[in-house]
Amino acid sequence: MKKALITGITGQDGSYLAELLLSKGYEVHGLIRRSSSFNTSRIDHLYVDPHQADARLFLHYGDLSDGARLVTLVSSIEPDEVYNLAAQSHVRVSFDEPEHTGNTTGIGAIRLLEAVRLAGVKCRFYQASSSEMFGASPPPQNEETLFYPRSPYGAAKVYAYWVTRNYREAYGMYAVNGILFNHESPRRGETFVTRKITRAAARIKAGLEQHVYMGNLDAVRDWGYAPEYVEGMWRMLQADEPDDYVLATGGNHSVRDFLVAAFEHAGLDWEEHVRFDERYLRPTEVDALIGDASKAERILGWRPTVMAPGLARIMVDADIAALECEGKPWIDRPAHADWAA
Ligand code: NDP
Ligand code: GDR
Repeated sequence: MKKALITGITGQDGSYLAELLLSKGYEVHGLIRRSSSFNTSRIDHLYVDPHQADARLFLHYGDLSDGARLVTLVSSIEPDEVYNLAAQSHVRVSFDEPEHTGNTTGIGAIRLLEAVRLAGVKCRFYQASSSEMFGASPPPQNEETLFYPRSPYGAAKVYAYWVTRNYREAYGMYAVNGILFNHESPRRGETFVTRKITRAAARIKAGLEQHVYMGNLDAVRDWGYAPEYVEGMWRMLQADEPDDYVLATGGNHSVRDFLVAAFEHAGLDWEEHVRFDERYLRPTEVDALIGDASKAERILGWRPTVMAPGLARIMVDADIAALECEGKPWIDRPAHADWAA
């Protein structure tokens, strides 16, 4: 049985990746942060009491800022595959917490790479790199595009990208960068723009709120569907040779386009409900990210099927259903209403 270690398992991507790997028969180990309240809601449906013989998901306390802990964990788990998904992942927040973002999102990656090296474990390593590294470089962006980050987050991801390549070249490690464009789902964090929009549409439709406050509606993003992207991560680690790949849909939609699609699907006129608040602007914005994933299609056979308008509908439906089910036990919820959607 293959063993995988996932950092960031409690996040959007970590939860879908854990599902995928469990479905493929892996034993999955996840790094979770100690928190004063439960922070595992995205993976609760996967959890089996570790005392049971069929348990294949194991959670371990740890933090990307704690290198010694990473060494002991990698040594004791001896994973075949390591997926480094943990990060302070919010671009706007990285301007408020630049040092913390650098420490987690950037240096965290080298701590984990170094842990793998020191533990002497022969495993394959995936680094969650980001289209934010391209920043001000004009679209379409692919693996050859110049990095020009526009935030402390983007700069930290560039550092993590290069140390991943460096460990591949210096130590012959099977280490790859997945350069992923925005990908979303009903499990997306509530403060990222797509989920903020679909959640607001559901709440306004239900009469719980009247308005939602937004920042720059002109930014263009290439939004895909997270479950399809974690499949791409896994494929990168199954290739014969380690290499770096862009995953994207090639779609070209503004935040305004996403708003229109989501509110229309909820039967609402967005202009009646959306207000501007400058607090959601960034000191430097990334105007347009549109990815070219032809290398991943050619070499990995990876091809996304869900595009932004369809994604908006999936997310609005899930947020409406989740509101209707609020307070009901997990088991009574329809599949499209909960994290398992
Ligand atoms: P989320 O923000 O949903 O999840 C981030 C995860 O990292 C959470 O599990 C979080 O734990 C964990 N984490 C944060 N800080 C630390 C730390 N110091 N030590 C250990 N764990 C920590 O991100 P996504 O799932 O959306 O993204 C996964 C990765 O992919 C991230 O690295 C992100 O930057 C990158 N990425 C994401 C894209 C996207 O569109 N989603 C696109 C390109 C790259 P907790 O739950 O306790 O907060
Ligand atoms: P992004 O995602 O910065 O692309 O990073 P986000 O959804 O936060 O912003 C996308 C665009 O929407 C604009 N915007 C707003 N954004 C937020 N969050 N809230 C608002 O109210 C709002 N109004 C307008 C933003 O200015 C921006 O242009 C995501 C994260 O998942 C990163 O971790 C990942 O690396 C990149 O995608 C690829």
